[in-house]
Amino acid sequence: MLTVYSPAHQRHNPSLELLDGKYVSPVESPQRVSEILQAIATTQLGPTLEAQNLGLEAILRIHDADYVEFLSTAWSEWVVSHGTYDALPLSATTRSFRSDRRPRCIEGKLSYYSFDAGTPLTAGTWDAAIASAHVALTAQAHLEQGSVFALCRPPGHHATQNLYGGYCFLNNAAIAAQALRDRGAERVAILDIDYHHGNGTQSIFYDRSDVLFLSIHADPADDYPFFSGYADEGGIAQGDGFNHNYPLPLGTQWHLYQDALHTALHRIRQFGPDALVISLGVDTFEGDPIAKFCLHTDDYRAIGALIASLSRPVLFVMEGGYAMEAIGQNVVALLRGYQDHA
Ligand code: OKP
Ligand code: ZN
Repeated sequence: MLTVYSPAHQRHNPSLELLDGKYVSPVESPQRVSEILQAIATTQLGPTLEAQNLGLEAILRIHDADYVEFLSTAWSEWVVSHGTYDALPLSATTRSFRSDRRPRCIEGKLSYYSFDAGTPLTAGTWDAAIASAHVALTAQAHLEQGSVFALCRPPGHHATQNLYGGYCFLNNAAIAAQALRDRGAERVAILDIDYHHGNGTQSIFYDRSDVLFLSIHADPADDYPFFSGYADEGGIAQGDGFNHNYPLPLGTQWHLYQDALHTALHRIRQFGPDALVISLGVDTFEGDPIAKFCLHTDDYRAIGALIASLSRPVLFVMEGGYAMEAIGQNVVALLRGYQDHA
């Protein structure tokens, strides 16, 4: 299988990450990509290709222009008043607060355009985020020659049309799905198998029937992103019936996980998409440092094989996965499982 990546991901390299009250060395690190690339090379999964710069047009199909403008200028504004330590928002508009007025100052703008304090913005964040979106778009452009792996970093599935958070800035999977639609696919399904609910992707397509969104993740009552991902979120207006969440309990193992996966795959079959986007997180792994499911490396092989049973072109888009010793083998296991059964 072809892998698309960009070395520009390394430019997003925060010095610290705020994780449950502690300043820790970032969990979402450049090493994630180097581990995966190394596993792809040693297992000879297939060729790798550097992403092309495909411009802003496809990104603006998903994200608001003022949000993109903010992301591309935030660092230079921040540096003026703070210098070169990482930018981190501390407030957010919630409940009775106003969200209709955009603050003038950079501290306020960071808060206005984000939904958590766990996502540092650094000197190279914009370059990395835009390159990550171009990884997804370059991969999309190769989908006619067969299924492709977009090795995106930073990840994207928490980013909404105008909010960053959860390590995500631009929603790579949503951008690629929209590009598929714009290039002639009538129906696209996005299956999100990251441990965390893909709140950004859900919200982007919530009122649409042309892009089916399904997500298997930790129950939001127990884990991040807390305010999205319940089973009763079914879509609105035209999109009613085209959003499916499968929240699972902490400690979920393969036997329970596979039930949800079978149900989701059945839905996708009924929908009959022209192409499938997989938001691929391997933070469902038993050894993941920030997540609480218990999948094993062999289970990823099985997931790949089950996805292959849909017999559709698949664009795999990298999302989370933080167990450095196993991220490479888990991603390759899934992609091999897919390839061996496609
Ligand atoms: C991004 B992706 C741990 C809190 C972690 C942020 C998680 C972002 C995950 N108690 N908060 O979906 O892998
Ligand atoms: Zn995740």
